[in-house]
Amino acid sequence: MQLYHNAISTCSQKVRMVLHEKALEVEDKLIDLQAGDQFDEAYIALNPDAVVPTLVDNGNVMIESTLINEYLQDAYPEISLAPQDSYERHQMRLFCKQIDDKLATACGVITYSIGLRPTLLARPKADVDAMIAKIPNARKRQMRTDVVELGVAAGQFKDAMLTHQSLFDAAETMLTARTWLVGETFSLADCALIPYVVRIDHLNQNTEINHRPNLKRWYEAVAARPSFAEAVTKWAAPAVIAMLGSAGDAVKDDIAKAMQT
Ligand SMILES: N[C@@H](CCC(=O)N[C@@H](CS)C(=O)NCC(=O)O)C(=O)O
Repeated sequence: MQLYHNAISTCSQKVRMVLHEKALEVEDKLIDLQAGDQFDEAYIALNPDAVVPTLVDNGNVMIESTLINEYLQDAYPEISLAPQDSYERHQMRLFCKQIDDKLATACGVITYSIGLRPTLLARPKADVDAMIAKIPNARKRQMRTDVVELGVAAGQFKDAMLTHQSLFDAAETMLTARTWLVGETFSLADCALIPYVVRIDHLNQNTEINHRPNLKRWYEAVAARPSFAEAVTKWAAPAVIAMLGSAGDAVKDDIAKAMQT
């Protein structure tokens, strides 16, 4: 198997969690999103959306992180990451869908407006504009332009933070009387949410986690799993995490202001 992925991308972390939980080995094909590797012709041929991850297994090319994880569960069921019960499976898939439909885009807004903006502003504007112009989806292109220009003052920022809060609230409720999000065992739902909690942590917005005791306990439990060390920690270069954290600290007052408007 070959995995085209990026060190700190949330969707890549999600698939790496499942691969490591299932003790599956892959050949790493690293895509540097800030250098624009995702727009190379050869990569677009695999993933026309110009995003990571992409999995190739037995010559079959697969995109969309949630569907890749479903494939891994189907193709390699020996270590299962899905509940036995059909209703619980529905709940797991529903939560993964909500993460895809809502949180994934919101996380892009937050990550770029807080964490990656300072680095992008330090680069020649023409280079950054040229890279944004290659994004195939027009709405995403506009969003990227806005958050690079305006940061947390961009119109999309408050909604993106509210989306995180509402999904984190849902998780807090789901974790009321249980260790993992769905059913009795660690599942694809836990693998799907963890990268977004990690991102909020890396951006030093930890109050969003600490205010929710069940989520905090769950985060500590996931972080203690060997798969987390392999799928998340190993790829989180200290310099990059320090950069994200200091960018988060620098805009704390601006974030408070944006949330009050
Ligand atoms: N729905 C896709 C979304 C993938 C996605 O947006 N990936 C981000 C990283 S988490 C990406 O590659 N972004 C490219 C860019 O920012 O230009 C999936 O779940 O695989």
